[in-house]
Amino acid sequence: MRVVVLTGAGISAESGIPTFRGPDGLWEGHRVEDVATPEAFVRDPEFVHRFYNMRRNKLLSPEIQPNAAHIALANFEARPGIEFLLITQNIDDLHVRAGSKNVLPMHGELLKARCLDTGELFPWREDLSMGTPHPKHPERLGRLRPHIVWFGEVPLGMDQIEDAAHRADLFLAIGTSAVVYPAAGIVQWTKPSCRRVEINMEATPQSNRFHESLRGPASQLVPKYLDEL
Ligand code: BJW
Repeated sequence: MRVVVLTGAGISAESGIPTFRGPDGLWEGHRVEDVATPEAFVRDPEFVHRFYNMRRNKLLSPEIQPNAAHIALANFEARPGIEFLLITQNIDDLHVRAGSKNVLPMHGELLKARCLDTGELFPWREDLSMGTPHPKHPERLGRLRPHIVWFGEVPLGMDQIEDAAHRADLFLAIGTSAVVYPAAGIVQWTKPSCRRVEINMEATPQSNRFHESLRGPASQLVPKYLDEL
């Protein structure tokens, strides 16, 4: 069986990471759409660095851990006879920490920095600023940005995502509001015989494309659904 899973911020909410469009979704009064853009970074790079520094520090604090939904997906992937791809919109590393292997972080990774000049990636756990020296060329300052896909930039791995979606027998969307494209449209690339299941707290603009919509917290519904499969 070929299984493709798409996760969003809702799966990490119960691990203590706020969603984007929920009540805690604003950062210093700004919507993510105003901070997570290349234009915002050009206009005020220190402001954008502060946003990601705050989130990186939180992600690395001991209280942030994978929850039962992350763990259930990792255990499911290890079952025999399953071809599995976990596409995540999340920039946290909770799926990997839970033990998932075939993870595609389509909106980037908070624990990596990218060179603005060459695109080279570096594992990154510290704060970034316009004074941060380049790891290989310490005389160059402020040439690193967070390895994040901002609005207007093309998400990572789109060819692999499209191919996997076309071939999937089961497509599961978990904890995403389905308003950000192209992620929200992946369900439309699945074949007619593919079983499509949405697990979310609330209905989304894509809910009518799924055979089943299960409403409730991911930490309860994901283990239950996968156990019964
Ligand atoms: C729970 C739960 C629990 C809570 N259990 N559930 C007009 C129309 C259509 C498209 C566009 C348009 N204008 C511009 C666009 C394109 C744009 C876009 O889609 N904009 C829309 C906002 C309108 N997209 C882009 O720009 C993308 N690039 C692009 O399109 O390039 C062109 C191209 C593509 C492909 C091929 C060729 C060309 C890039 C998008 C980048 C998104 N980046 C962000 C921020 C960066 C990462 C970061 O800083 O963290 O990624 S935006 C933000 O939203 C983040 C998320 O990954 C993304 C999705 O959010 P998500 O995960 O769905 O979270 P929420 O908060 O929205 O929802 C959580 C859900 O969970 C809720 O429903 C809750 O109910 C639920 N929930 N607790 C279960 N316990």
